[in-house]
Amino acid sequence: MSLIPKSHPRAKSLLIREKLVSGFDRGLVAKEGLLAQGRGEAFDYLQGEKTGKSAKSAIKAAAAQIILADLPVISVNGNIAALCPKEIVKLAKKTGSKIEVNLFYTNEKRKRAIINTLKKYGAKEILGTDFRSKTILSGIDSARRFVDKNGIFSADVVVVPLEDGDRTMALRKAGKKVITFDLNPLSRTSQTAHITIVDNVTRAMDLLIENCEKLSRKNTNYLQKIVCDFDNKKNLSQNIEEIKNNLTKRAKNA
Ligand code: PTJ
Repeated sequence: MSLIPKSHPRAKSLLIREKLVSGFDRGLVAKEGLLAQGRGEAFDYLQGEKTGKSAKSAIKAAAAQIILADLPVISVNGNIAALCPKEIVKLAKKTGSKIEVNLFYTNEKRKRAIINTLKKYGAKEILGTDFRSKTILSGIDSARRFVDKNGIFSADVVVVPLEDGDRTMALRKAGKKVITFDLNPLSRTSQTAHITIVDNVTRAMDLLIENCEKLSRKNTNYLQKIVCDFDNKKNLSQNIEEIKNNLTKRAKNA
């Protein structure tokens, strides 16, 4: 049972933290994942703990890009499995995306726990465990280099929430379109991806699903125009302006 009073002014943010800690206790999250959450919280504070205009544009472009894909794959790590397993499974089902577990701090026991959680929410096929289809994505030194031949390795669009910069670069070099969620607009991942959703994954994932549902009724030309018109660098600059405005407002109210 949660100890956070609903009336607490930062209840939403503290509940996200609780979800992650519970994921850690259940063996889904790496110790380092707790630190990643702390970094995320600091940036979320700067974002005003809400989905800004720039994030909404990125979510729309991401939805269009996923619908246009031939083989979209969602990469799942420990933090994502703890924060939004249900939403990942829903997004995969709605868009025909594959799910692949890919860990930075690799650990078979944790992988198993993540897979069981995703299955609990209805995932049928989860890639990333079968050694027969395991291959290497070049340009990465960490365990993230091990990918599934039928998943990330063959994908044309890869969704990589809470990512490290090296893999984003390697995926780009392999010719894939990379979509990420990262609260830090200045991280290497944010700067390298094709589409960066600068928002808390717990808020943005539902919006992405909603956008996919709406846009799935549109034709290819319409979707291509959304993707072509989206400029990630410009959108990240807009996000930094939003941070400045949030901080100015807070300083005025202090
Ligand atoms: O489960 P594993 O072994 O694959 O490890 C996963 C972590 C998250 C530990 C690993 O990918 C990692 O170390 O990530 P980083 O390099 O700490 O990057 C995390 C980025 O995600 C940072 O820029 C954070 O600001 C951002 N972030 C943290 N929480 C959220 C977030 N972005 C969106 N939503 C969040 N809830």
